Amino acid sequence: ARSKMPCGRGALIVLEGVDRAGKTTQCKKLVQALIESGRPAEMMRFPDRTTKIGQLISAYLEKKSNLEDHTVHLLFSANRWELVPLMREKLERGISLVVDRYAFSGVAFTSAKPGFSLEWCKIPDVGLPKPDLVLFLQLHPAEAAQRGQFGSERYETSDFQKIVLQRFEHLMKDPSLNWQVIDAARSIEDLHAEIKTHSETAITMAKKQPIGEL
Ligand code: DGP
Ligand code: NA
Ligand code: NA
Repeated sequence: ARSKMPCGRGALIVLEGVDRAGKTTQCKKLVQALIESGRPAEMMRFPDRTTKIGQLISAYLEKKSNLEDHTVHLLFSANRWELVPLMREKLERGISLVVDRYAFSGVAFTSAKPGFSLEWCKIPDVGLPKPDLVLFLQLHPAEAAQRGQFGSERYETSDFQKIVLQRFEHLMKDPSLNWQVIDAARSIEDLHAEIKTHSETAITMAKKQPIGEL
């Protein structure tokens, strides 16, 4: 058998934020920097559009199909659950995971729709691996608008994104999670430096603790 965790488990690091805050760019830069400093790391993203469930989600986001709102919520959650065995395996092998969106996007986006409570939205994700660090890339809606036109996917309107931001702000109050709010209006390099510092701390701390559960 492969020798298990010679240097402790990897950390689960999640980047969240409204659309166009720069999450994907920062995830890639962080993984590269961690690897260069000798810390094994890999990127993941949710939704993972490559699986069968992910393809259903992708068609929905591209407005090629319509799905009932509760159903979509459960599909997004199922898409996270189907990757859990792989996530645990990597974390236990000492690889830190840098994840572009997670359960918090799930709750923020669905609860921004009329008739959905935060409480109901959280239930399907209960038990998922708990992030050691949640970096929230904070960007004012006006600032996001200056970064160019929204795309044509579902949810990509400034009115909807404003509600999503409010939902995220509520979720950030949860003291059982390590939320760090990052001002995303600054340069790519400034953001990266701050994100890297928080991540290195989280990686050091995670080595001494078991993987938690949401
Ligand atoms: P991205 O591939 O990062 O652009 O994300 C796809 C879109 O799906 C984006 O608008 C955010 C939204 N989204 C991400 N996760 C969830 C989720 O779990 N539930 C819902 N309803 N929307 C989500
Ligand atoms: Na998007
Ligand atoms: Na992105």
